Amino acid sequence: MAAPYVTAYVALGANLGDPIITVRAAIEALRGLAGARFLAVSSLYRTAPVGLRDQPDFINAVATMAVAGSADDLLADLFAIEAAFGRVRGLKNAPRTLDLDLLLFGAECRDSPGLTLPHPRLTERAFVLAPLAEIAPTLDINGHGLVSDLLARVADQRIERLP
Ligand code: PH2
Ligand code: MG
Ligand code: MG
Repeated sequence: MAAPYVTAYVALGANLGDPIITVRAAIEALRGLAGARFLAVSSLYRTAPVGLRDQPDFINAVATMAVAGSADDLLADLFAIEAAFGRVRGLKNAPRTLDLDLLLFGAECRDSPGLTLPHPRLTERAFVLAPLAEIAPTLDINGHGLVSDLLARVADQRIERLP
């Protein structure tokens, strides 16, 4: 029997080097992932840094894909792409060449050392909710409500959709 496909959502973020070029290239890397069918990607957004404020603006986007393997398989693929783009893991919330965060993996809920699903800060961040709302406005985040409603609550965060 063929493996069931699960719909996954991945957040992309970058704020070192040329982040627009990096995020576009990372989208192409996601498109090329074996065992996954790329479904859609949002526009790119220029966003104010959340957390550590004294760093360059980020470029953010969200992509969705249908995945045949497990959440851990996909996470390993995301780490490999980050590493290929020269990501060096440093301080939490520090500037980064490329950050790929697994936001949702179907309806899976878990809290393990390397992975929490849904992503624990997803519902507080306009830089994730705005691109997510563009590709999945009626998505219901397990236990939190509709993406479009959550987005309305973070309207104070500076974020600009790029043409
Ligand atoms: N990522 C963070 C911390 N802060 N701020 C913005 N605007 N965009 C990000 O991708 C981001 C952030 C940690 O991963
Ligand atoms: Mg992140
Ligand atoms: Mg990350």
